[in-house]
Amino acid sequence: MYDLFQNQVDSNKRIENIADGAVLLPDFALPFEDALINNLKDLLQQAPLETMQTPGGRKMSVLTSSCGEIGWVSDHKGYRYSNINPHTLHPWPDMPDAFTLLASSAAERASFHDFVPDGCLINAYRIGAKLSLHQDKDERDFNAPIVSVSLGLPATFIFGGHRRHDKCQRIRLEHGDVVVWGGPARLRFHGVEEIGHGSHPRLGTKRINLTFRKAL
Ligand code: MD3
Ligand code: FE
Repeated sequence: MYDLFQNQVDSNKRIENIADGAVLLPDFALPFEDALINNLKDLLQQAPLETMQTPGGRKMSVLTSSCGEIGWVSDHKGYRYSNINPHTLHPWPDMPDAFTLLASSAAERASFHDFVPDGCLINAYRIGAKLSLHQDKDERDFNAPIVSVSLGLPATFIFGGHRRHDKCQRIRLEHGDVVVWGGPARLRFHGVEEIGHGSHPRLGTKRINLTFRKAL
């Protein structure tokens, strides 16, 4: 059969179902672009990006901050969620309305109803930064999805299986793309390859990823 969508499938653009429970919404965040960027500037002044130490004592190449009721933190004691920013000793900044609205409407679009995130982790990647293969299991309720929003430089996202050594799929994520990860995809291993050289017209030489979570 003549496949009208083959090109789009090949380039990984416009695919909606990456896997059971994982839905790619290409460009979904573009209508929120200005609000996201303006809010980010403000948030990062209140809670600057910092490097976290892994429990093993290594420094992550990704810089992080958070907003909302709880933020993700890491130190020699382990990974966890906290309502206090360990760097400022203040609560995290409130989650901007545009963030909450984007996250709930993306979840809804992917058939996860009534998703209300209680925290948003902000990951910033400079060129060469990467995120090693891991599972997200510090949240209490694995029935809630995670909504991720990519901004700035493109990334190659690595999507594995339920076991560390399962075969991985690679997915290009670009500025404005949103992915909703839930159901059977929620505990799959994943990571991000080293960010390649480039410059984004709005965000310059970095990639920002927002992950909206229900952690409590
Ligand atoms: C698949 N962040 O913060 S977002 C993370 O691009 C994280 O910064 C990556 O992995 C980033 O933990 C990837 C996409 C993502 C987030 C959570 C997932 C994919 C996921 C949870 C389960 C399966
Ligand atoms: Fe993750």
